[in-house]
Amino acid sequence: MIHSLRFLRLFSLAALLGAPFAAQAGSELNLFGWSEYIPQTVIDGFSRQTGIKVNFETYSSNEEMISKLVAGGGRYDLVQPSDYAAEAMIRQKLLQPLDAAKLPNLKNLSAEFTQLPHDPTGRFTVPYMSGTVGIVVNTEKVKTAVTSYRDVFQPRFKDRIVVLNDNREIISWALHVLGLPINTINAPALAKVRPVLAEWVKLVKVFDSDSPKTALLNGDVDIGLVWSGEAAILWNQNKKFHYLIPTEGAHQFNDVLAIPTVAQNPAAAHQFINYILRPEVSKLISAAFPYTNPNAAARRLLSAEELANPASYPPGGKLETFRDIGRAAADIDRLVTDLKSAK
Ligand code: N2P
Repeated sequence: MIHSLRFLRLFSLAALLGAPFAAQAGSELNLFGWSEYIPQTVIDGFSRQTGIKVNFETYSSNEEMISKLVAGGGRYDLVQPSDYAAEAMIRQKLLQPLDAAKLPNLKNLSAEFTQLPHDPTGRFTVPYMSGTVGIVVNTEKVKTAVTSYRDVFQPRFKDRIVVLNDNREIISWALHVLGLPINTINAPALAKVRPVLAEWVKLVKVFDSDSPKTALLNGDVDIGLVWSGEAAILWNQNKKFHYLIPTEGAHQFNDVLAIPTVAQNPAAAHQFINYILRPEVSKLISAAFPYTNPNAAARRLLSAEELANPASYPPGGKLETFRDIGRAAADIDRLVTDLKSAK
């Protein structure tokens, strides 16, 4: 009797502290996420709270994630696709419907990010972070105004340029310059894109989707086209790094969390998603990787300085989003790979 009372007291103390409880011990979560996007401290916090061990693997493009997921047969419990990739995965039945009852913190999200075309009712995906891809300029090195993709890809910047190593992104820049839609990928559009990109690829020094900020920080390059969160980190480090949305146009990416159909531990995956949606956790993610935070409750916790970062929260209206382009994704990959190897 005395024994069980003491146990009860211990249990309630543990619950109070949010300490792990035995029921979850031994449980594991295989998380597959973008590189430079989920802070290790957040993953560790989740493990401390739940007792669930997280095996974390990273990727640097949606296409890499999908091919490893398909090849891995049940290796991943939770993935982090971008909007258009999630849309393709839903179509291919690679994702399972979420159990909203297990995600009470969904209430923290801003409606602006929960009713997007890739998953209009939020049945399969939960917003993680959003952002843009734009121009970063080291204004100590580049003294002329740079406002467009055309301004970036000039022969005078040869070998001074870093760009994302992301074929869908790269193609979209040429489409914007040509005034073509970014979601209509067909043979005539790609035929127009090819000569433009062939010239651009020759000028690029570094292709890097993981940490494009590094080449700019090192001074290896002076200008680039990078994820907005990378640009926001540069701005935080040194105000000489300016970020802007190219005048020809850009898109907003909306990255989400989603549970593969073949996941072995969907219960842990739901717990992780719900943990990420806590305002104080989401705030930590913004501090480490300052993308556009879709969590309204978390945004209220951000500092004025964080909210004023022009890369995290760029001025201007709503941008379009990438959509699932089906089989044309393979044509894009072929074209960009081709041009890079001809470089
Ligand atoms: C983080 C990648 C940003 C997201 N390294 C691309 N959609």
